[in-house]
Amino acid sequence: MSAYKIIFTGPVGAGKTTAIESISDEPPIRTDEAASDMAKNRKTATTVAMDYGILNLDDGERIHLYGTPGQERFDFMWDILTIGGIGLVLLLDNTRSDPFTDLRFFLETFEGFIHSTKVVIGVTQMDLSQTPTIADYHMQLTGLGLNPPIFEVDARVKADISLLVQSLLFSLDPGLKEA
Ligand SMILES: Nc1nc2c(ncn2[C@@H]2O[C@H](COP(=O)(O)OP(=O)(O)OP(=O)(O)O)[C@@H](O)[C@H]2O)c(=O)[nH]1
Ligand SMILES: [Mg+2]
Repeated sequence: MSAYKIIFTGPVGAGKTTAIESISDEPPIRTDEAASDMAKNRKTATTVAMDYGILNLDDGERIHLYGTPGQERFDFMWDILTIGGIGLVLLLDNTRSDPFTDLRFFLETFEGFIHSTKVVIGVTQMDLSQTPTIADYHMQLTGLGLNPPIFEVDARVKADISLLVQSLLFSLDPGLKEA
């Protein structure tokens, strides 16, 4: 593998744009626009096309980081952004009304991509809402016949997002060097 591309997806407000900003080694490109209906997500802007950042690994490899819009009205971007990708980071927001529905929705929507690559899951905003727990998510995933890595993360914390990306790279290729 020489050109890595990974995709961040998940519902509105899960922290995709924030996560790419936290981890990118170069100023990320964002396509956030003001959105009047975003107040419930504690933010005033939403991604309308994509986020883009770059992560440099120790061995000189570069990982291209792409973030999808969360809103379904921009879902035409989802397929476009996964082309050539090697793995998916699914971020979920634990404060949303039904994070398990979000979980199933995104796993189903990206099923084809996940089937040919790998997925890791990060649950954000667990500082604001402690339930469901990571153990609860494990049970849901087991019920779906899946066992991807899943972590509590804060999208604002670089070390948390690094852990997610490392875990994705490791599950793709256990021989990969650390970032
Ligand atoms: N308290 C708390 N806030 C978080 C955490 N993770 C992310 N945030 C905040 O949640 C918001 C996430 O916003 P975005 O990064 O724009 O979310 P997004 O997934 O890109 O959303 P869309 O582009 O609208 O789909 C930001 O205000 C972050 O600072 C967390 O773990 N705890
Ligand atoms: Mg965004």
